[in-house]
Amino acid sequence: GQPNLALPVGTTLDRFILREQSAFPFATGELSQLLRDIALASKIINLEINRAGLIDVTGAAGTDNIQGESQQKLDVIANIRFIRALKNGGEVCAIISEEDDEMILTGNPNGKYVVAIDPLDGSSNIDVNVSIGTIFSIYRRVSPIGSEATMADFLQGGRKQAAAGYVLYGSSTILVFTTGQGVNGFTLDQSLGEYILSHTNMRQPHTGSIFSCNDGNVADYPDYVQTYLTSCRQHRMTGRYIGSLVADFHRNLIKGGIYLYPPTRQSPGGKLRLLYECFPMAFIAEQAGGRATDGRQLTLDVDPTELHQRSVLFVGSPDLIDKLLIS
Ligand code: AHM
Ligand code: MG
Repeated sequence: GQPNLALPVGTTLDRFILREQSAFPFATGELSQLLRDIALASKIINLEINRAGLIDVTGAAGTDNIQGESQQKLDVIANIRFIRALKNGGEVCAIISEEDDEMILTGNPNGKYVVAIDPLDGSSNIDVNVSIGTIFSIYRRVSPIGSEATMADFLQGGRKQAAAGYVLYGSSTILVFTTGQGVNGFTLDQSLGEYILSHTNMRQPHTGSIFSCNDGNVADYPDYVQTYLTSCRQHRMTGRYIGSLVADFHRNLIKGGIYLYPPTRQSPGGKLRLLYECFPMAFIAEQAGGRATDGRQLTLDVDPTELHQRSVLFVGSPDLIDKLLIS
């Protein structure tokens, strides 16, 4: 839906969140506080990222995450920062993170929310000064308040997300999120340390000329994806692939385009994680008038069964997704 309260560019994130909350007279303000906690953690991570080259915190930390990929130190730092902010905030009873095998209980059994997070996505870009991002997804818990959170709290399905968003640490830092009332973007004013509304009611262009995928894997892609990519080239579309989902998604959201992570030989079920990569991006895409699918069904309709489940993802301009699906 359209946001019912148009606030002007230049509004601070705090003011925006307050206004959005006032549209729900029975809201307790906990979701608002949770969004502020995430914004604060992202500012701290933004600082760490900007300092990374100087204080030698980049590079492999020597530990592997659950998927067996080598973690970069900044991933670990970002993970710690986010978990700390969410624990201190008190609204969240449990967290799942790309960097942790098990569900993390925050010690706040009275928290009404759970959060699924990829604290620093696009880790292969850290060492080379290329854009990276944070992705988050928020649910209202289904387990009783006061008890221990359960897996069921995280496995409700993408349509049950209360909010979702990402932070792109790019040439500027931007927080983009939705609570189901449209999508808005807030650029970090580094001198004030404030997120400022810069992109109001973001709309995914219906079509576009950019396609984004890892071209090195094309031989592994299913026939219909290969056929589609051939037609993209025949139509002289533009190939752009950063290798950071957040950055590729954000560009395509603004300019119009399609992002593809098809099944490959190495990752037959897709590489990206359903709960903290695909679901939040799909929620934002749909809220902006875009589309997300795994090739069989809309991503938000995929039934989650595991915390670290992977999924194929095609997301972006609806016209381009439709063309892919009829290829
Ligand atoms: P990560 O969570 O380990 O960083 O992996 C996710 C990233 C996405 O940001 C990006 O779109 C994709 O992996 C790139 O994968 P590849 O290098 O296989 O093209
Ligand atoms: Mg990731």
